Amino acid sequence: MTILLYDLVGRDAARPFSPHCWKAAMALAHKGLDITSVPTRFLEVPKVEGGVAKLIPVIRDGETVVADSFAIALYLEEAYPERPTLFSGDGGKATARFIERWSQLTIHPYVTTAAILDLHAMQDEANAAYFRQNREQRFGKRLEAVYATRDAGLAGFRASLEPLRSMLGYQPFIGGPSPLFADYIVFGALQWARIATPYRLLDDTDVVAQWFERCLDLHGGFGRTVAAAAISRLEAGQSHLDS
Ligand SMILES: N[C@@H](CCC(=O)N[C@@H](CS)C(=O)NCC(=O)O)C(=O)O
Repeated sequence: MTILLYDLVGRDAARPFSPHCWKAAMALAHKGLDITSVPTRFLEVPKVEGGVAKLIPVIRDGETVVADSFAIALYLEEAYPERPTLFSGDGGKATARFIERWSQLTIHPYVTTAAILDLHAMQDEANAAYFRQNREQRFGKRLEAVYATRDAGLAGFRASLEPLRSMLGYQPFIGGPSPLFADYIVFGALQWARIATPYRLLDDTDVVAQWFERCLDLHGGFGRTVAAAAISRLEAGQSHLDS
């Protein structure tokens, strides 16, 4: 039986971009489960499964509905214990929570800065207007002002990845010899950037970039089923910057 994944998209339904939805998608792929993606735009999120959650991802597995990427991974581990593990035990669950907080507090803010105008440009008119209003209220400034620090922040962002970079000298994945949900947490953040913006967050020679490429190869190259952003609508001058 297929599992429904409510997946955040913009104008192009074939380009899911949300970091948290990618975490859930990779967890489903890791378990070898069949996924039916339900393309969902920002304005549709409150209506998902009768308004079960304010945010996506949400999955439906038969009669069970689960919201939140971490909760989804925990659910899949519990519901499908005979399939490849996402956590490798309770210690793995607790450690993955640290990785989630680190990724959210260290990687997400810079990806937001780097990609915010591209993310805005990926939306149709109504969703672009929602995104601008919602994010400008959240950040207390114009999207353009968030984006303005992108070049200045790049070196600091790359330096902030040093714990991950250093760890990769010991093992190929955060999970050790093979990936666990902890890998998909960080992968989701960088996949969000890869799909949203052509801006180069990482140098190709960086071992973090090489780990990310390994993650893109996993599960039959699942992460590559969505191409990297080429020239952004932003750079092509087609954005809705003033909406
Ligand atoms: N802690 C949640 C965060 C989910 C989340 O932030 N989802 C965003 C998309 S990346 C969302 O649904 N946003 C809707 C909105 O901003 O209106 C998880 O891990 O699933």
